Amino acid sequence: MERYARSSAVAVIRLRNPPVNALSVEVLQALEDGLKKAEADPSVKAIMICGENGKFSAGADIRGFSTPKRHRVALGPIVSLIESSEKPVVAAIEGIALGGGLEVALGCHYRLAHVKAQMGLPEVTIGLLPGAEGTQRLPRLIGVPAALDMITTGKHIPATEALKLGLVDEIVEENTIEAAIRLANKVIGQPLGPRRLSLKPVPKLPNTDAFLREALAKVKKQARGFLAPELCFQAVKAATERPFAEGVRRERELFQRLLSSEQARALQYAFFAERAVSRDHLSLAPSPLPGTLLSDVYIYTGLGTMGQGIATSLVKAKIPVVALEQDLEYLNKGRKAVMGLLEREAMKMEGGAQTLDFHNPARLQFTVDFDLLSDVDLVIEAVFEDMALKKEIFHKLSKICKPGALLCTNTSALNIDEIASATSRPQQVIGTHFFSPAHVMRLLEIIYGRHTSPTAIATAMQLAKALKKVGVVVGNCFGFVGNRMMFPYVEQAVFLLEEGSRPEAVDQALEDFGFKIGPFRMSDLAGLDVGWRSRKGQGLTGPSLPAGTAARQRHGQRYSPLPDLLCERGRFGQKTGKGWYQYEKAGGRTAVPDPWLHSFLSQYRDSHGIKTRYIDQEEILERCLFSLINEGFAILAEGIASAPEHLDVIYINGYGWPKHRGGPMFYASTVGLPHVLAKLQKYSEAHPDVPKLRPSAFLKKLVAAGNPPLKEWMSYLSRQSPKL
Ligand code: 3H9
Repeated sequence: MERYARSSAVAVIRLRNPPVNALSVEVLQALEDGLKKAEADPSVKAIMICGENGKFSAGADIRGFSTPKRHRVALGPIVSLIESSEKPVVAAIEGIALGGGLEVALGCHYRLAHVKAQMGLPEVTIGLLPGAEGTQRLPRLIGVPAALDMITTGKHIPATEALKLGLVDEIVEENTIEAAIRLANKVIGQPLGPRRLSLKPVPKLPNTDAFLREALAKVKKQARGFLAPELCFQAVKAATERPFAEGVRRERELFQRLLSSEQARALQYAFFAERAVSRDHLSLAPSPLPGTLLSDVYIYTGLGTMGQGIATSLVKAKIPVVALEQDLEYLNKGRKAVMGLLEREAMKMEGGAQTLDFHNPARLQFTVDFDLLSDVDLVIEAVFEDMALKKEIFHKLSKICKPGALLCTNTSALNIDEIASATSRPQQVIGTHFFSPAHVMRLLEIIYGRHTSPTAIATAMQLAKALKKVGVVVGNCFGFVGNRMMFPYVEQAVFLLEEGSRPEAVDQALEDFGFKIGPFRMSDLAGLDVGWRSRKGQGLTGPSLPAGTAARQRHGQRYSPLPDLLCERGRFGQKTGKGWYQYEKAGGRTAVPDPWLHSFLSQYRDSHGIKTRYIDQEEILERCLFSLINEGFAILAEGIASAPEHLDVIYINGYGWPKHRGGPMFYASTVGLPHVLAKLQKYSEAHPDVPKLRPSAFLKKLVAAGNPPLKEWMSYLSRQSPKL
């Protein structure tokens, strides 16, 4: 506790724990001591709580949740202590007030925020609920619908919205601390009863029961097996049914249940993994880079679907863009699409089109003139996946671009070294695998080649940061990390159809597990023709396949021609109105099980002498997930990724893996490596011609070593890539 000024009647309590003033045991202890001291000091007439360095607080210290309970200080009673103070307490909210930080503010009698501050109760995103009486105070302050929305989604809201909701009393544009002191002085002596939220009733709704029923249905639908949103709902519901103290008891019960859950552990693991992975390599960026990154001109080539998203993403990050296409027709089409995307993005932002400034040619220009590349610092090439074309472009880039320019290729599988070989500067060539839609998806896989320099890797990571994406550095191999792990997963899904399952059964099992979308719905969305083209290119199907090749064998391994057969019938998925499912029309989005496909599958099985069998959900999950995880172990052993956390961050951010399961490698650690190994052995024996089911040597080694915890896995490998 300190005094605002020597003679001031306002005591200041400053939360101090850089970088985000998390409420550690020490901070909580100091807060309690400060409150008691201010309360006991007769010369103190009001109290102001603020945070150090322009940030109120990011809430409870997440790392502290893994320490035993006896070493924790309970936040709820401290919030109650604030509220019961006989002297007015004002919260001065700058920067962020999140989770327990906002709960502290809710205990205060007045809340004043800077206009740029953000507030929220994001506990749900780390598998918890606001456990310091926030689920009971917030509905009393802003009403049940708004409180439920904030608590079950965890979204951050800007101060302007907080003011409209009544979450804060005032917002200011100038010095928040001084404004809060003025407010504290003004309210000295005023009655505090009406300002104590625990004493207020929860505002009534015209039909609370119906509202809650609908809200619960919505929460459940979105949660897909994720527990925290439903328990958040239960805690808020308790506020509508019980007196404050009983509601708090219910909140505590539910909080404890979540705190000890595997899901909360998974989400907190994912929280720290993402931050650790995103920090990798950044320190190697040349020091002037962070400053220059946003002011230099970037250019990329190709305005197809990926290019459009990438351009939009760059403009959103306020990076000047020159967009290049091969001819005017494509350029005009691309321009129209990019402008449309930007208009939509601008509508979602405060300040609209002006904020993005994309009509300004200094920020975004379109051209067909390749020579404009001579002066740029970074190129992102985004033409389609054709090695010959990419090499031709990189050869040209190498001649035209200035010596220091970084040359990035957006590819999902192609060999970076081969692309780099077309240039005279392979050290500056790097893969940047964006995910579609590129202006929405957070993942950026960054692939270094044999010659890529550490500076080039660091620069690409810096780019990811500027684009607000999660950059993950990986090595060069077919499909890199994400797609390489996806291949066996999709392969198993198709094999399951051959053996007796249906697309809707496989999708359902994986969606129930928590995936946003199952493999067949995903394939229909992405277009079956994409994989078909790639398989033709690899000689697995199409005219280059040698006559007499067995239908279901390639290079001595099991192969399923099912996706090729669908493509030969023009079933490319949503775009043709038919794929693994049928749709109302070409371009339709509602997948309906297709009787034609079912009878096609029966005929296919008959013609290949396959006996149809019932396949249960367990087998679907195990074969799809464990083959994907098995590939993950192979990737780690080969040094393509530096740690299991990298694989998990890729899967959560790029492949719709349910975050509450912590990523595939974390999931493997929770079900236990011996279990994963035993199942892979079983399926591998049943399908000896499927190499991807054969347990990886690294997995076997870890099991033999006694199933060590995930963070120790890498110590069992002798070799690590020098670049990772
Ligand atoms: C809670 O409050 C429960 C209560 O209801 C009840 C209790 C009984 N704890 O993300 P950044 C670290 S639950 C510990 O890179 P940004 C973070 O790991 C909590 N550490 O920066 C990183 O450290 P490092 C509810 C935390 O500017 C550094 O701070 N609150 C915490 O992009 C910088 O973070 C939340 O869920 C924390 N609470 O974003 C908020 N927060 O570099 C979680 C951050 O060593 N936090 N760190 O890895 C966030 O959403 C973002 O970190 C924030 C800043 C928006 C604050």
